[in-house]
Amino acid sequence: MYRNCALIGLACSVLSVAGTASGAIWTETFDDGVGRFNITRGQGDTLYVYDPVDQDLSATFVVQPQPHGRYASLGASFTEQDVFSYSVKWTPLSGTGMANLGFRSASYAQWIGVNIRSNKNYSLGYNNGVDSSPVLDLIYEGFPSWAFGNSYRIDLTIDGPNSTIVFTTSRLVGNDFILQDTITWSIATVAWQIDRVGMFNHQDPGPATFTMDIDNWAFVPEPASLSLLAVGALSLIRRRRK
Ligand SMILES: [Ca+2]
Repeated sequence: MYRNCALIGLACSVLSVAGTASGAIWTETFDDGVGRFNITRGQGDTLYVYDPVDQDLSATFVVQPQPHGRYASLGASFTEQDVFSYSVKWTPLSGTGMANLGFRSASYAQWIGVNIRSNKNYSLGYNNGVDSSPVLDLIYEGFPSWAFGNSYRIDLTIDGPNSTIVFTTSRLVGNDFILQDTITWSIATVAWQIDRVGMFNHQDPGPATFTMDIDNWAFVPEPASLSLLAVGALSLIRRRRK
């Protein structure tokens, strides 16, 4: 078993996760070079700075001349058949632009993202297709306002089989995150596929910058997704044993 694990790496790491009730495929451990967030889009190489003391990431999102994105591979593809979530702590510091946190496909054609900007609180978008012609695009701008310098936790759960997205925000008060709001969207049953998690600056409302600290970013598949992954991993092991 473990000899095979050495051969197939990721598949066995997924299997070990499947042995727990629910666990993260990965939780960020930012390091020099921004760790797993090493897939860039645009000219973003110098816009993300790791702080070795706080072990978090200072991210300055700049729109011009094109969106700056930093992405991390999930190591597997997830679709409308899966249930998964992420959580992240973020502290907006300055700016007038819009940070976008969310999932992407390798081609960036499909995404599920949370837009965060200083003048319109939060919005959430689900886009199946190119940005200019979304099959479905959900926007919600009624969350409690946030303030620069405060820290928040965002939890986003995508439940494909139930066609829902649950978005929760909490604000750090002392040592505890206090629930601010939660909302559930019903999404249409359409086909989509994502394999990366990322952060970038949305183009709307135009050229602008937005700076924030990012920490404790976790990606967590739920058991249904893990079972599918485990079946695939087991079949891979069996093939290798033949
Ligand atoms: Ca950290």
